Amino acid sequence: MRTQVAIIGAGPAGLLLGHLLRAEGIDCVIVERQTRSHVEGRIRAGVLETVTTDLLHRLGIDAGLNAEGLVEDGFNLADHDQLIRIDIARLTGGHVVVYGQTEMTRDLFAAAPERGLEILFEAADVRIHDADGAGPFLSFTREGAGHRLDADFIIGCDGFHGPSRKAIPAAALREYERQYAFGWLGILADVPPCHPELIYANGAAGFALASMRSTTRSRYYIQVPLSGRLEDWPEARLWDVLEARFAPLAEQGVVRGPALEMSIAPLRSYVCETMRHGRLFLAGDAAHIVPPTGAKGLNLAASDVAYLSDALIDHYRRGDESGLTGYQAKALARIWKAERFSWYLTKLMHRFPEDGPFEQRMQSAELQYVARSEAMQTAIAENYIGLPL
Ligand code: FAS
Ligand code: PHB
Repeated sequence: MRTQVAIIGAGPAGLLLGHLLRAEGIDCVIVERQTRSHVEGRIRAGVLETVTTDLLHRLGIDAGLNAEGLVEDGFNLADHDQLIRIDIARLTGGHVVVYGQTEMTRDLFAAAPERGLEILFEAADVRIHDADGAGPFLSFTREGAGHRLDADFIIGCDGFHGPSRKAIPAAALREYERQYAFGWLGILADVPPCHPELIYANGAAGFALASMRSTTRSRYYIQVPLSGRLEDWPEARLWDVLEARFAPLAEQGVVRGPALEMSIAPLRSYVCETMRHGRLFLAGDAAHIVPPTGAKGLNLAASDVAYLSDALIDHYRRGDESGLTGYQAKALARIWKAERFSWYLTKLMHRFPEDGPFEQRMQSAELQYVARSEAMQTAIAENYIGLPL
């Protein structure tokens, strides 16, 4: 097989990139390890920046977003029992949209056939060959047979644990990482949200987040120790904690219901600055990870592929290599600002095991400053809606 652009991974990065290239008539094939239903079944991001929604509108794959997306003009921080509203619309003129990664992925898959975006599911043992040579190709097994896919370029959209970063020689990798000594225990349930906007709460027991997917489906998280196990958390215990945390803050009470999904995700800040190696490029979680506190993960994947698709289109349309040459520096400029904001909000809103009473007073003092400072609220708001491309 041969294509112009071979993409590894059918997550948000790979799917958005594939559609953006196909919209310009550029041949590409996505090679995905899992089944479509497995990918669609993942419960992940919930908040889309304009950068991401603009791509869906540009592609015309926005019917679900337009029908079900919840436009949010503000969100809330909480210092214990004090709600601090960040009025995004008034401070920035912008907004975010609550629309789940699950739903977005579903929409991108559904649009693939009529747009000639080929996705090879259940591709095992994907390997990258000759990435820094003239003839890069992928090898993989699928339906019991070995396959080779030759391409002009290989794009690693294979997430944090995929093979693309590992195809870059260790000596060429420039990596930065911060791991956190806690994770997020999340629950998804078909119950009405406790508040019309998101609430990020810092309290004596640490962080909690009240989010949603629609007016009838809620998504909650609480901070748990990294040693935390799902079996330590019967649903009733989690609902008790959520009720205690949000009762003083939310407009409505926390409505309980059976979990559609419960999971614990570790938190990490990570950047691989080597986003190009010859004809191999990295995009999305393959190149960077942020703690979900700032709702940046999926949105950074979108900005990476916005830059990369423009660069590939310039290459094929005009023989202009400047976009490809400049991709890494351009993407990193936005990545690092999002990493900073996500780290800042994580530091501000979580209980760190090494922190004592002084550090907790510092968090409260910062939140009280945010509560009274339009300048601080504006800075938080403009980062939350996503910095411009
Ligand atoms: P993804 O990981 O989504 O996709 C990579 C794809 O590559 C997957 O489909 C995978 O199956 C495939 N792949 C991997 N190895 C392969 C191989 N060897 N061969 C072929 N295919 C391979 N972000 C937010 O903004 N808000 C959140 O609330 C949030 N919550 C999260 C919760 C969890 C548990 C996790 C893990 C992440 C969360 N994120 C969140 C971040 C997440 O949404 C990512 O930023 C987003 O999925 C990035 O998209 P991709 O870069 O496409 O990577
Ligand atoms: C979610 O709804 O899953 C969500 C929202 C905002 C975040 C993280 C997760 O910062």
